[in-house]
Amino acid sequence: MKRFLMAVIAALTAGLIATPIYAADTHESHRAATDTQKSYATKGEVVAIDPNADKMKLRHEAIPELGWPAMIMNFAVTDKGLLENLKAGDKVSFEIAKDQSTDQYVIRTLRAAK
Ligand SMILES: [Cu+2]
Repeated sequence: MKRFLMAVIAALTAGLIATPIYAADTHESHRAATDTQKSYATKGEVVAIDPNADKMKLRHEAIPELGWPAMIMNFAVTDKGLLENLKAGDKVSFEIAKDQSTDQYVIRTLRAAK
């Protein structure tokens, strides 16, 4: 019986050691999927900025590919630096993509629009 338990423990230990390798592999494929995630370009106007929360409120044009009408909504940004030098009333063009972990659309790129 003791030999049997030792064998089970050995098998479990081997499993635990193998797990991180498998997890890393899964994470890589997840990343690849994220990087090829479709993004949608649109234009809008800054309504408000919350730099502490990495969020901004935007009035955006309709995005037919997503079936979204023009509206005002909040977006998180992938990079806090995107919010620098922006203020309410600024016209911007930006790209959004779905964040796999939250299932929310987030801003990936953003620049001032003329
Ligand atoms: Cu919207």
